[in-house]
Amino acid sequence: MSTIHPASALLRRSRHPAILLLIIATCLSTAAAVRFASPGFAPSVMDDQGRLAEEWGLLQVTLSESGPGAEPSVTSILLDGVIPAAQARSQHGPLAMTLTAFRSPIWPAGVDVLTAEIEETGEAPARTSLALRLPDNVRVGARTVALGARTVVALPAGTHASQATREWGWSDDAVSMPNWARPSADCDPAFQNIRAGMGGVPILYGFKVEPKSSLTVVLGFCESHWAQSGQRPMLCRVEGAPPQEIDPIARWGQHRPGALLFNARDANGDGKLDVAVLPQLGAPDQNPILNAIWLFPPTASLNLDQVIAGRLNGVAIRRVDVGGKEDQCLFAGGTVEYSVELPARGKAAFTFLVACQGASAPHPDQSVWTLEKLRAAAREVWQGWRQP
Ligand SMILES: [Ca+2]
Ligand SMILES: [Ca+2]
Repeated sequence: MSTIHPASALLRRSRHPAILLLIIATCLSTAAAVRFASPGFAPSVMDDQGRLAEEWGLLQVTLSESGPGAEPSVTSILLDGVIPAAQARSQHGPLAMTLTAFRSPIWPAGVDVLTAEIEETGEAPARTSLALRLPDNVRVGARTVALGARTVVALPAGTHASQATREWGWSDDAVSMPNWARPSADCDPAFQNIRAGMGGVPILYGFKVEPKSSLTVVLGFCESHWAQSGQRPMLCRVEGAPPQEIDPIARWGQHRPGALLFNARDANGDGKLDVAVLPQLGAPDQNPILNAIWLFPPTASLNLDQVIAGRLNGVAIRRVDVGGKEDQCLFAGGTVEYSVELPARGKAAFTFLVACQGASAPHPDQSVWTLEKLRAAAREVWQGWRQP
């Protein structure tokens, strides 16, 4: 029982007919958008397009054969006669797709369970592709989809998912902080915006390069919080170059823009150059910062004062205003695809566990939940809530 949220027991004791009617009315609304929840928890919404509108973003399931007439019809239903759920039905040629979403009350704040069922209705074998469309800034792993440090979707077991990458971008759990730094010297405006690895997470960037190629990397720093040295010492790792330690206050002083040069190389030959800034072990301030990155053709010498001033931007292969408006995630949007083959009258089903408000999705490797158990937990809570 420890995995069922404690509010359900509380609600059982404080049940009131008016509140019960209100909740049932809310959950069974006949509006185009359908809300669903567990008793006492903030609801999630399936909109009139059949998309889950979570507080972290929109999640949509589509079929590659989506054509005219694929507009879903969205209704509220009761699963097992008691669990409020949202259902979207659509027809894609001979394929019928049914999306069903309900909240399962697992500890601590529940999870939204979205099942996509596809059925062949045309008496002939069919092949299609199921696409899960997510916000652009998500990171798709083998079993999960993450947004920063939060797992927002647990993917179905036994499936293969993939995601494209951009030419360059961050791939970390750090945060962008525009106008954090106040450089006191004439410098490239890229120094004003930073990314910070709150809680000690590393700042990570990747750049597509010719496999095994060499280039010169310059990292720009400007510390505008600390005035004394020793507070935020950091370790910079640029692929193919010796790591460098930096304490920006000790080296340059508060608000003073500074730069480090690295003779970098795609050492592992994977066609990607990795850049990382981490806190030094035992640093009083564990949050690393980074203000700017430049990539130049390989060169023996580079006037760093000129780089800092922005006067060599024209000859740079790339200039990144870290934390600025043009900064971007390395991963290119969140479409995850699954190929589906069905015999005549055959069915296939995919279950996604989706983070609801205030919660993460459980990691598939660290949880014992199955669709049946999640539905049984929801059934138990709603039966207890509705029947004295
Ligand atoms: Ca590499
Ligand atoms: Ca910047």
